[in-house]
Amino acid sequence: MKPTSWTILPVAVAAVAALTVAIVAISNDNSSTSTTSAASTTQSAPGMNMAGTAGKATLQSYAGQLPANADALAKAHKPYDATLPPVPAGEVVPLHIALKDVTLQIAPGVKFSAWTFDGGAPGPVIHVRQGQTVKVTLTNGGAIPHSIDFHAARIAPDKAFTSVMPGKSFSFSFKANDPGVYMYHCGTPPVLAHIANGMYGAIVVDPKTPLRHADKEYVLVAGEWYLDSPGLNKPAYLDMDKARLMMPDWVTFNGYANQYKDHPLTAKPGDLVRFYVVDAGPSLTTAFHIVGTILDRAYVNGDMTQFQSSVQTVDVPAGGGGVFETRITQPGLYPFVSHSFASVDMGEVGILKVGNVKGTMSH
Ligand SMILES: [Cu+2]
Repeated sequence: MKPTSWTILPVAVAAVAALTVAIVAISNDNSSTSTTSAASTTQSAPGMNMAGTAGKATLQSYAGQLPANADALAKAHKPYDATLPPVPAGEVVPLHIALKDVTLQIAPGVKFSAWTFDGGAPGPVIHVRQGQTVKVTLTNGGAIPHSIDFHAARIAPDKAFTSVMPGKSFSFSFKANDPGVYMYHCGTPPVLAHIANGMYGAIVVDPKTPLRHADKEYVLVAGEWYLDSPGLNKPAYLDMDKARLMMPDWVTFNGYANQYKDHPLTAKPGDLVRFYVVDAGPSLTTAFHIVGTILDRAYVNGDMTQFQSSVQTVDVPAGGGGVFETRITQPGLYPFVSHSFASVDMGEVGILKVGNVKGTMSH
């Protein structure tokens, strides 16, 4: 297969846009029942379409719908910084996280009305060392209650992961005793809606005995987006019916479709490159794979005590994380994907550019 197979995405995207697929909703009774009950508890929540398209015979896909100037917008987009930040000094790491309702771009020209940690989806990458205490302070600047659930914590969730009312703050601490790469997310019901609205991120807990030296360390957080409109003329809101049916319009690494295709991650030939991959879901799996190489080491589900060697594709489940190392000697453009290719088609692909090579794989 030619390496340019992934390059036709923008073209394919335009084709899909023209095609506008309608998919028959596969549930009627169950879906309308749960819609009613969920909607009754969150009816007034801004930023989501709890009713979705319930009552209609079909659900509309907006996959690939982009404005005419999408290429220029993609180039002008400032990508989410995938570089793993350093570990802060000290026994206690204070984290102040503001909960904010913002309009984000999730693909070139595609606007989405999101709920966020600190104004982005994903929220900030948190990096600590095993044994440090994480002191979290949430301040809710949003319109509805939110919370934060750290998969890296062993703590009673009814005490720590409780909802914070708008305008209020709340603090709790946990000791990061278990090394790994973990998801964090809002745990306020319906959790599906809070994650699908953008409330998720990654926390990396280094083992006390560090992993071997890596020349480059990147963090990728996968997530799906379920839209109630194309989001081109006005921001889209979450469509709960599509979220329930796991029918995303866009699937992204670090919150924006294809961003590392236009702005590749980089390495030098021979560098050891380490990826920390979290799948935030809310529901799909990321089948992590790098085209043109083998994963020398795969710390599956963030277990830092052992690794698999020389593997091709590793599942990162929704709510899970994995650490993957590769060393590429031959200069070139190496796409990293979820090898579940529907997700690539909806934006879950980037490029690792090894060496000073020219061109892109985008056309
Ligand atoms: Cu929330």
